[in-house]
Amino acid sequence: MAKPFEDTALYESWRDAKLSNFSTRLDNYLVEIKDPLKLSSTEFEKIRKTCGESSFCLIKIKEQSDYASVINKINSQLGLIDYDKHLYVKTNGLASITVSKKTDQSEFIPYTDRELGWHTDGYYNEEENRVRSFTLFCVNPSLSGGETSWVDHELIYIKLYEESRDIIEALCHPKAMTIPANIVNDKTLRPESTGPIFFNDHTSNALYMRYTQRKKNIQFHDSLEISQAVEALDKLLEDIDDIKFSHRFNRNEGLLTNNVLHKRTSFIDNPDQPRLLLRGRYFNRIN
Ligand SMILES: O=C(O)CCC(=O)C(=O)O
Ligand SMILES: [Fe+2]
Repeated sequence: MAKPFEDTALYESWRDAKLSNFSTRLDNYLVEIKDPLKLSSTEFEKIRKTCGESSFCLIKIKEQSDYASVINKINSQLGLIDYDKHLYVKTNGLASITVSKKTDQSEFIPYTDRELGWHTDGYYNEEENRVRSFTLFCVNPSLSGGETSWVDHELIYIKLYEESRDIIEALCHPKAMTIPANIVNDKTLRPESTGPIFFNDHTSNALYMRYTQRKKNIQFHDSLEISQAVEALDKLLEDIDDIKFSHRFNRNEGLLTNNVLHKRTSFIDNPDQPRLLLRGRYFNRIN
């Protein structure tokens, strides 16, 4: 996989544009959608521009009766059609992120009420199934907790690049991070995945990050440079109040992203109306 920005001048102009587009005010990234079944050209352009420049935008819609179908419709208008057919995804491409009582599903943290650390979606996927965007939409919030934080992974790259080129070099190593295969009863549900943490995704010609802060079952390439670089990345992620956003989604709010780095806090459910987010993971970007 190709390294990002072989050309320093190209990197510098990309960096300067990114930094000049950045705003700490979440409102600047918000698009209120009047009719989700037919995005206006202003809404459509603002979503595309904001996601193109900043890797995410926030949406707000009005009360609906069938959320899955409406979200699916918004996403398909943005070209988000080819979705990742992983476990637990339903026919229209959306997964219900809610606490699951099924034992196999509840082994996966998204389907519990537990904290979920920094990650990009599909970090274990093969190239054919690379997740380039994901959408999260809140149908029911939790009673308390369940706050989502996210940060444009491109800004993380910039921070690390400005700190040390050696860190970037190590994180771009072709074998930097391996996720072992998921094998159940001798059946391979997902093959082993080895690759860099940052690379240039040639299909979209955009910087891509595959990462999870969860160290269980993750192997980093056995070199001092890589372990130090991963340490530097984790340390940086503890101290990014200047570039990260945190928000506890209300009903009818959602996030559209070019697979930014994100996490969520643990939560307590209202037993009568458990937290429910609809999540889509797609193979193309929003831009
Ligand atoms: O529950 C959330 O807020 C986020 C879930 C998530 O990141 C995931 O399922 O990949
Ligand atoms: Fe996620």
